[in-house]
Amino acid sequence: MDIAALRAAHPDHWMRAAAIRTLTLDAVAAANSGHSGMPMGMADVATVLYSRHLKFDAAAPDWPDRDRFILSAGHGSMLLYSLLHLTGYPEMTLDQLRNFRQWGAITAGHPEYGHAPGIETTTGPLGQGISNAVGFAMAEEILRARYGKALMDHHTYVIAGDGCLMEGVSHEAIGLAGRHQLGRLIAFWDNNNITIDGEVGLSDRTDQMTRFRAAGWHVQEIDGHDPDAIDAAITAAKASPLPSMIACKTHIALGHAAQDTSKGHGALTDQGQLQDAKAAYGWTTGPFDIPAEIKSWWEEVGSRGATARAEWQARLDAQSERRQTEFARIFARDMPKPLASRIRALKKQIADEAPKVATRKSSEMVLEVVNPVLPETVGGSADLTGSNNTKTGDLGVFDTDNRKGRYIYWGIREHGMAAAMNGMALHGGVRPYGGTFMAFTDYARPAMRLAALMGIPTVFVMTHDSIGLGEDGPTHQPVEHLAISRATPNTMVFRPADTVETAEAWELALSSKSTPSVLSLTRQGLPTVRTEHKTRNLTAQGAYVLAEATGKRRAIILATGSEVSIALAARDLLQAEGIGTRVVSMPCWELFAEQDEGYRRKVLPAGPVRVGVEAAVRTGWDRWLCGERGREAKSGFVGMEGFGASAPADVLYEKFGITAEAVSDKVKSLL
Ligand SMILES: Cc1ncc(C[n+]2csc(CCOP(=O)(O)OP(=O)(O)O)c2C)c(N)n1
Repeated sequence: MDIAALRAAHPDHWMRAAAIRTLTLDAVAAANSGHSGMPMGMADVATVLYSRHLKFDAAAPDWPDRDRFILSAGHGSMLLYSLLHLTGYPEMTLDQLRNFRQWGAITAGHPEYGHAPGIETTTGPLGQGISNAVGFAMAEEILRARYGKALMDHHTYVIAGDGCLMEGVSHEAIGLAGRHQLGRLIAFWDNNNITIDGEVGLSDRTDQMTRFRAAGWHVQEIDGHDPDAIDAAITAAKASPLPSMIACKTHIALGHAAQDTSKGHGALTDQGQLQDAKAAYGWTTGPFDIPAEIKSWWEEVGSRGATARAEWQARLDAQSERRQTEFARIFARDMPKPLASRIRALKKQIADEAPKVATRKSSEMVLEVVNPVLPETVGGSADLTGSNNTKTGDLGVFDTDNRKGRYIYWGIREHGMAAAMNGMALHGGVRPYGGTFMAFTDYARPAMRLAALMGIPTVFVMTHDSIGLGEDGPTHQPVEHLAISRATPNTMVFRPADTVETAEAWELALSSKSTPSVLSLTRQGLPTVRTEHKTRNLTAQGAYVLAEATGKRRAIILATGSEVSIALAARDLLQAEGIGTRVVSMPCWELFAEQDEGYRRKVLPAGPVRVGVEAAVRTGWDRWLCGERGREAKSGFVGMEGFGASAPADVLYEKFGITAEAVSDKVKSLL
């Protein structure tokens, strides 16, 4: 690559982009780790995007109508950190760049949502960012349809590398964007032909442009170092009604000795080579030293959006009071007042009527009540709408001719759905929930983990939550998925026992601002166990005494979900023999763990035998059985020890020994 020719062709542009390249080299050298090559290769695209197209105001990073920029190739985080510093985001100081990847710095190894304004999502696991971007773009479409262009009228830009496009989830994301003609979504492919192991051809020969075209995208190919070509391509992409992919032919680690090699992907810290690269750029200042005229040009870029933002604010201020309040509320993730009373009314009705229903159906009953008062909910399912019970009457279906639709047919794309839902939640103004089978949390898991890590309240509706689903057999019967979900920090896992607990779980999931929820719901019908109406949300305490022992308390049976009614039946057997037995329902372990010790002791006092019942593996149960004043010798578990089988549900419960008799026998063996 002839660096001198590039410099000569666009001297001003060159030096502005060189600021990104040199900051990257300096920060990676200071940390002695990181990824230099990607930011050096994509600096030209980023410079043109930020300076000529991106609608943003560095002084107001939360402006709801800003364009979103997502660095899907998150290992190239110095690209984003450099841009945020150069354009004048106050938090992104030079010191933060100097402390790249160090303890306490907001410049983590990969962009982390919440560390600094201007980072729209956590990327690093390749493929997530481009899939989040689909959700960002969908949220924008939905909100534009509802509030009009006056309030919502922006683009979502994403930079994806070869790695993002090789990851399977990108296929799901690309398909969704193409199907829904998300014309405001513009993806740049950093087409540098290099990954860690070597050239892309080692492991792939996909024609990416044909692939995107086949999925319904508008596709262009450009020299990713030519600012005019980049500008023209973005302009054309914006004009297209289709999502756009711009294949940017670039050179990884441009201008460095490691250019165009896999060595260029990683940390370029050799001081001699670093100085040679800077000399080739025509960069004469020292480490982290940006010449004043270059910095002020970038700062001007960062403040250019202030006028557009002020105009937007004036348009918002001119809206009706009601609309302004609602707009502010949905972006603040606040719940509207009527939610609590609607939930209470449903709970009362259910306690009176005591229906026998599957909790997936209970969930639908709750959503029928919730969705009309929460215009921000957007539901969906990965091709299991009738099984997940996620669609309610009033939602309408999101489509090219109905952007107001609040239900999304995600297709058989659990991972893409979860990642796009995260994108929606991050965009703001939308509360996404989506369903699949609990066993397929595995397929959605990388995005579920990121929801937890980012602290966003995505709701995962996971039905068919045990062997209780019956004949579909062990492939579909989760046994370890509750434990996996519970092992994930900052995740609320709800396994409600009946419709009342399901309503309470939904209320908590929707009230959360920074914790995702997994709703683990049954296929099979369950009796109502909460027949005495309580206005208070008992699930909020995570676990509570559902049935007290009669006489001296000698045993406590702890159960969740479908096994709570088994626990109650076991209690009947034990009480009939004069063994005082308490039943504790535990719909959300995480919330119970958060209660103070006094409450936990009240629910789980020392002394009585403890038996846990759950149609899943034991992992995690020991805290409640042996810990919390329990004793190993006086505790037992009735559940699954391996995978399930194909048979009717009641046969499976019998054969796997999850019955009232088995629980009662277990208690007696421990007395
Ligand atoms: C899901 C996932 N798998 C593996 C990695 C580790 N990883 C980081 S970058 C990278 C190679 C990516 O290649 P490319 O997208 O072409 O980036 P470039 O070499 O152009 O910087 C890999 C395997 C990751 N970050 N995420």
